[in-house]
Amino acid sequence: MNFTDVRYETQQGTALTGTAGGQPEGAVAWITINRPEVRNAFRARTVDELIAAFRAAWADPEVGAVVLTGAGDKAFCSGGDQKERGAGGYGAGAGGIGLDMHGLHGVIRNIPKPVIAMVNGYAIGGGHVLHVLCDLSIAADTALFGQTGPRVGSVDPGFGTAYLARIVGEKKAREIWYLCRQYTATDALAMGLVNRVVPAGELRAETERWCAELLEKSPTALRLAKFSFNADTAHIDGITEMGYSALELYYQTAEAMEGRNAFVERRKPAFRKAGRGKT
Ligand code: S0N
Repeated sequence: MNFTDVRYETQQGTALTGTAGGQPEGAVAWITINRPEVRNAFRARTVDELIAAFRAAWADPEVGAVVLTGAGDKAFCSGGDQKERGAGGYGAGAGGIGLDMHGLHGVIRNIPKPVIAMVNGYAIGGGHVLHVLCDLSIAADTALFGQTGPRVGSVDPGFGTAYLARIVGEKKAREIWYLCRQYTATDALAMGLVNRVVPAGELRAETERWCAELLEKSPTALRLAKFSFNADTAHIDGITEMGYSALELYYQTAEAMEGRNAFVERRKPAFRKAGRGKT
């Protein structure tokens, strides 16, 4: 696949920071969402490219760990591209909501290698969900975290809600989704949402050190551990298609479009007024 929205690179283990004491075998795949002009928001093509990049890392026997990050220093990912979103979803005629989110979430969970989210800025909305689904998250001290769905007329009715609750607990997950606040990296560390916070200038080196440690471990043991962790939440997969079918219908409502329009027009949404008598 010809990548335009995503960068895919591999780095040999021996070239990683933190390898002085050992010689990590294999390589790391770096997958970078490359749309900094929209805070690395994803459109249909971005999601398809991300899936292709994860599949390339999956198929490469040299790759022992994968890092997902965003281009620039402002954002990891800000979720679905609101300017591409119309009534019915993100891609006219694409079917479903127009984004293969279920496919992307599935490949992050099912690739038999650890995936690290290197959170270099905003992890917001569907972008926040991506870091939540990665095996590990390492954040810059400048990173900000949060969901925005109920503010922009959207929601992730699959792993984005249910799996978040597994990580931070039901009360905190509901607060994050219902109130749409932003949380600092320090807040995220305190609630177990990330594994480590470092100064922004040290983010890449720290992530490389974690990758070097992973490459020194037994790949099969890591694979079995990952699938064993996944088994406990595999049932969420079953309800996700149902949830996304409901989301497709919701996106067709005036209430949902009001959220999207308010974001693009930089104003507060008036959901009740927009939705009254129209859904
Ligand atoms: C990320 C934020 C907080 C950054 O704020 P900041 O730094 O003040 O920058 P802005 O001036 O706001 O943005 C700079 C330029 O980038 C554009 N832009 C930013 N985010 C998006 C976006 N998501 N889509 C399109 N454009 C975006 C701005 O418009 C601006 O452009 P210019 O300079 O031309 O005006 C802030 O930008 C922000 O809050 N962004 C919106 C985040 C958001 O609401 N994302 C969608 C979230 N959706 C959900 O949560 C739904 C649930 C979900 O996970 C999901 C599930 C299934 C399928 C899709 C989704 C999904 O993500 O929608």
